[in-house]
Amino acid sequence: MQRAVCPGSFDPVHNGHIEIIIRAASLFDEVVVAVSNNPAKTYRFSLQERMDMITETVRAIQGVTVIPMGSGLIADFAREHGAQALVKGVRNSGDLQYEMPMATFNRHLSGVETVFLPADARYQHVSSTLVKEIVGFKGDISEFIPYAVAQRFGLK
Ligand code: COD
Repeated sequence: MQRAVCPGSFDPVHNGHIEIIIRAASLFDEVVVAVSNNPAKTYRFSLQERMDMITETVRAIQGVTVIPMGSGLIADFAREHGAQALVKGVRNSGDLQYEMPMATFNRHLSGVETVFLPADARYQHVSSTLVKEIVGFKGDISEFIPYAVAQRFGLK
């Protein structure tokens, strides 16, 4: 049984994240989506809302569960959940530069490898920050967010 963890803030989840979760589910028997909640960070959506939006969106994907990660190390979470790998989406060289040291530390801390999946071309420019900004200025973001997220923004 090969299990992977897809960690993130998902504030909110968008179609770039979902596409990575779908591809992870095609590579691993089980995928745990780990939703972080760092007390030092300010989120637009509560932990419960962020989890609900992902759960509603991935419900039909076999082998995917959504679990709060809390505020601890992702390396500890991955080990406690018996994962062989962390799966991260990479949009550009900036993402890779940011992720590389974390991947090395996470392998050092827990022995868990990080698998990088290149972002799909449709979503390379998408981030939760830009989604929130565009919604704030009433721009059309419908192509890039799941239905459950559009609902929470009051767009559906
Ligand atoms: N297409 C594909 N992938 C994407 C896209 C997109 N358009 N947008 C984002 N992603 C990827 C990101 O690269 C990331 O891998 C993942 O999706 C989640 O993204 P976010 O923005 O929701 O999440 P982050 O970057 O805020 O989450 C960071 C973590 C919570 C994963 C990280 O901070 C962490 O591991 N924290 C735990 C504390 C810890 O262990 N720290 C020490 C690390 S060595």
